[in-house]
Amino acid sequence: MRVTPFLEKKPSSRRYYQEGVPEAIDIANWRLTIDGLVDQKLSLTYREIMDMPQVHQDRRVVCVCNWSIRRLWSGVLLAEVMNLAHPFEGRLWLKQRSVGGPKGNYESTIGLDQALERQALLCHSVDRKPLSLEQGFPLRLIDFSLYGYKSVKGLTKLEVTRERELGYWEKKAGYPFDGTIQPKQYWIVDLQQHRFCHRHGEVTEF
Ligand SMILES: Nc1nc2c(c(=O)[nH]1)N[C@H]1C(S)=C(S)[C@@H](COP(=O)(O)O)O[C@H]1N2
Ligand SMILES: [Mo]
Repeated sequence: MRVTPFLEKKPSSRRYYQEGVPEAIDIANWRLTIDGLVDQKLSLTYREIMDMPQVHQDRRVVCVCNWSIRRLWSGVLLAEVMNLAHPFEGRLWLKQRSVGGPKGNYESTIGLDQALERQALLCHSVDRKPLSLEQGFPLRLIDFSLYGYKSVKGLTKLEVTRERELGYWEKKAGYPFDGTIQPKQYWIVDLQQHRFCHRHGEVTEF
């Protein structure tokens, strides 16, 4: 079984659940809804997602607060789901919404075409175990070129839109809507070292 090095040093996922961690999610009643500007609206069960083609990808997540961790993420490519939903033509955005916790809701909107090009992943597992509630059970969408605040934990809805709507941290702290990972120095949790990331977007060099 793979274990991420120095996982115990990772900042708490609880801290990164602004609306509060849901007490429980009843997976039998949970759905991933895909609606908005699509030919085919979808309402997928957890089972249906688990029955789609699965991928396992060792990729790095970066938080705007200057830390990063590389882990083994498992799930379904966003492209699989979008191929079923058939989004309309033209420039589209994807608004992600969380199940909601005691303090409300968390939302974030990302570019649909970019996310598809970058092999964004609807993740249900990390290091081959289902996500914990704190980490985003049952599902989270990750575009690995974007900062963590653009990846909604406890995902339940994807809305295809033409609105470039500001998300939780963009409204609250003025973080950029775009959210592309910027070249600078980060604390690399799994290496226990500072490293300079030289490019914009996904960090692939270590
Ligand atoms: N629903 C929800 N998703 C969220 C957040 C949040 O507050 N609520 N925080 C984001 C931020 S800022 C980061 S860095 C990552 C952290 O994910 P982790 O639990 O894997 O560390 O979750 C993101 N997704
Ligand atoms: Mo973050």
